[in-house]
Amino acid sequence: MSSAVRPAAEPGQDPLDNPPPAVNYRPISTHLAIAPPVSVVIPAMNEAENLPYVFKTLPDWIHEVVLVDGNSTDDTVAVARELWPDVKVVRQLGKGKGDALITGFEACTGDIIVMVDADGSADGHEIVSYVSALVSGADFAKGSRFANGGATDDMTPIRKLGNHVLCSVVNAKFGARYTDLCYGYNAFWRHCLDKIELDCTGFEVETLMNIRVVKAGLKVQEIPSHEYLRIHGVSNLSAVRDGLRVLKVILTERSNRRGQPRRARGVPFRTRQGEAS
Ligand SMILES: Nc1nc2c(ncn2[C@@H]2O[C@H](COP(=O)(O)OP(=O)(O)OP(=O)(O)O)[C@@H](O)[C@H]2O)c(=O)[nH]1
Ligand SMILES: [Mg+2]
Repeated sequence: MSSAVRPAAEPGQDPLDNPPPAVNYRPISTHLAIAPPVSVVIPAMNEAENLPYVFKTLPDWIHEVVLVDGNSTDDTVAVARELWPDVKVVRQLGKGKGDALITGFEACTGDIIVMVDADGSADGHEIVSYVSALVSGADFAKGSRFANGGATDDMTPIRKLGNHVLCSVVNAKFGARYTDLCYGYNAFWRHCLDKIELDCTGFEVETLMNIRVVKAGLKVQEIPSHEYLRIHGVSNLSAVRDGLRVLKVILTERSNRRGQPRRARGVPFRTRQGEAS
């Protein structure tokens, strides 16, 4: 039997001489503490009445809130500052939800970015599920109202049908296994932005992200999410106009060969339940 004697550490090489820097873990649930800072981006256009409901559900452990104001004519900015004194307010220069999100992402300093709508339809208590998936290995945590445990109170039958058809087209064309396509509640590691290079302005932004993460070979995990009714005001989305914009994105991305479809590369897609295809 041979035995190896571990050589004595040279001065300066002993780990006890140079301990790694202390990492600041914050508890985010009874079972999990995390180190990466989490930024929440909220696109908001005339949502002053809804913001109290949104901010009320945001966990206190998040690193920063970035509110992207779409030139609101109500008190959106003042209300946000009152509710969350450290809020970072960014005014978008262009128009549309996509433009707002891209502007917001650039302003974030966290390692993890969460997108949350300002209409009261998203429950901030769910952020912990998204962040848990990311720290457990996912690159992109994609909210789904149609995964087991998800729900929507806010979609009209025509929007449900359109979303289902468009989602099926994306699955067929890009080898994804999505249960939802046009949903604004998602979270991801900041590094994803370098791989998906967003370039759109409107409500098609979520579809573009969902397609490009698959094309980039990123690890996507669906998170069941409950979409509640918008509390005040009306949606800015038009089912036909924005549905056509989404379709255009799907067709353009299909002919754009910058990335290969996921199935062609044999990369599994995982759902929250861990199912792989
Ligand atoms: N800054 C900014 N925010 C916007 C713009 N358009 C929509 N939003 C915000 O984006 C969020 C979603 O918009 P909604 O009008 O509720 O549309 P929706 O029917 O929920 O559509 P989805 O985003 O697909 O869920 C809300 O917080 C809006 O205030 C815009 O042009 N600029
Ligand atoms: Mg909404």
